[in-house]
Amino acid sequence: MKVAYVSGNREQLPDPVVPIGLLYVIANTPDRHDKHLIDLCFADDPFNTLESSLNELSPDVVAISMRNIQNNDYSGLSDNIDYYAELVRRARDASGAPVVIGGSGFSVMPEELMERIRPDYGLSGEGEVAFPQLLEVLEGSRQVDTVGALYRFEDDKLLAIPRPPQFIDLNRVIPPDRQQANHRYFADYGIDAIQTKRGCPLRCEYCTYPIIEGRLGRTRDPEEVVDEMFASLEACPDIKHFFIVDSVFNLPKTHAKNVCRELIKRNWEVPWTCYANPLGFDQEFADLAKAAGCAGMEVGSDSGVDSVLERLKKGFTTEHIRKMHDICVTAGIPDCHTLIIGTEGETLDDVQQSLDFLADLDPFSAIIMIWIDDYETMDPAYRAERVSLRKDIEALLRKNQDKFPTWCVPALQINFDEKLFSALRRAGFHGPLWQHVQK
Ligand code: B12
Ligand code: SF4
Repeated sequence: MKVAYVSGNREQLPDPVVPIGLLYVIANTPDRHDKHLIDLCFADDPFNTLESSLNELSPDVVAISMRNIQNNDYSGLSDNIDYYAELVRRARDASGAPVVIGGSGFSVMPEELMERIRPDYGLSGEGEVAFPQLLEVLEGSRQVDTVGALYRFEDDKLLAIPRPPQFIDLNRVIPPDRQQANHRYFADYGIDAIQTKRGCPLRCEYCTYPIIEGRLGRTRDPEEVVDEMFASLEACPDIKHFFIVDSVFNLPKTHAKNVCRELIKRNWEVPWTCYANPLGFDQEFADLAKAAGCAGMEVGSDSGVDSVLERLKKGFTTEHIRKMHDICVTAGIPDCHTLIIGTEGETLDDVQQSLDFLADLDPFSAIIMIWIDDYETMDPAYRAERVSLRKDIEALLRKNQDKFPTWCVPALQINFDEKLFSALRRAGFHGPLWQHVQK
């Protein structure tokens, strides 16, 4: 079949990100299919680009990747749902082909998004096995009810295959081919994404990651991870930084240490950043990471109030956060703590305590996100209630602003806006920009 794979993501903050998920799906679709990528990230008019590319291609299937539902914090809540609904409508009109949607954004709330976006099929979770199976269904060689986590309409009624997504063995997956990606991701922004494992065993109250990639940590062979990094660098010498996209890199710790050891053994020199968690974070890991080129750790600390951490089921306390910070300082690794303030049940007093905690911790950097629930995109009354709380939080942040001149507060555009970011990029800074704001 001729398949048009469409990366719909156009978010430019904090940087455009290479569509590694869709590249995985493409690499793992058997080569007997005729595969074409249409990336709308840098298109002046995404709808025109989509229509003209589909007119030229005449595909049998259009597969759209939806990465983000909303941008969490940047300037309030702007969601992408109408944009994706329009992409689906135009793709169907231009090609006459069935339209499939998948991706992390879609997986977070597939039923609601099926109703709003109206593709022919939706696939929640990993696409490497399920998408080729759906192609077999469309070819007539497989029964539709054998594909896990598939959503579709029959007589306008939404049908969902109840089986959970099949989480796959990562060592049997073909790595993504970056050569197919728009070279601007590397030439203009210099960042590549690498995945060393999927799944997070922790149970933070609000977290959607396990829906996308499961709870069971599935690790890749460290040697293959590092092979992929070298291959990517060889194919795209403009890459200046890698972001390890694992939800939490340092868990399980043995795996993370082994990836670092492999990088050290092979004299890896390009800096990288990862997400890390205070649980299980030890000096040995930090020292290995530093020796392997780690340029920074992003820590989902979330709150500086123990009762809030407990309610969020983070599994760690402010003491763990302090210990992790000390370890990073000893290892010489810049740490950036993200606070997610304004979660359900949190008071303005809690928010103030969190800011005071962070000021006292004095990490290398911090990002303050005000909590936005994905379901606000579905329920205007809920959204209105939350918007009002966010306004109070913003006022409190403004009042405290002098205490944190180098922290990033996206909602208030503090150290987080396109102009600052493009100035830093022009000056030759690569990697997550919190690492450079002080400069
Ligand atoms: C790493 C990461 C980042 C890094 C990215 C670094 C980089 N250079 O790539 C940074 C910090 C920059 C970042 C930023 C943002 N992120 Co982010 N990020 C992630 C994270 C942890 C992993 C993403 C990833 O690369 N996964 C690895 C790939 C292989 O998996 P995948 O993309 O999901 O693809 C698989 C499936 O989804 C599916 N699939 C994908 N496409 C398709 C298409 C079809 C047709 C099919 C069938 C299947 C399919 O198959 C793929 C292979 O299995 C996810 C959470 C998570 N655990 O998924 C959040 C996540 C994707 N981010 C999210 C968001 C919102 C953002 C931001 C908008 C805001 C923010 N503050 O986080 C920005 C936007 C950036 C941008 N330009 O788009 C949300 C998106 C959903 C939502 N709620 O809107 C997620 C899910 C986290 C969450 N909050 O729930 N992010
Ligand atoms: S540690 Fe991160 S990925 Fe794991 S459950 Fe908590 S928020 Fe989600």
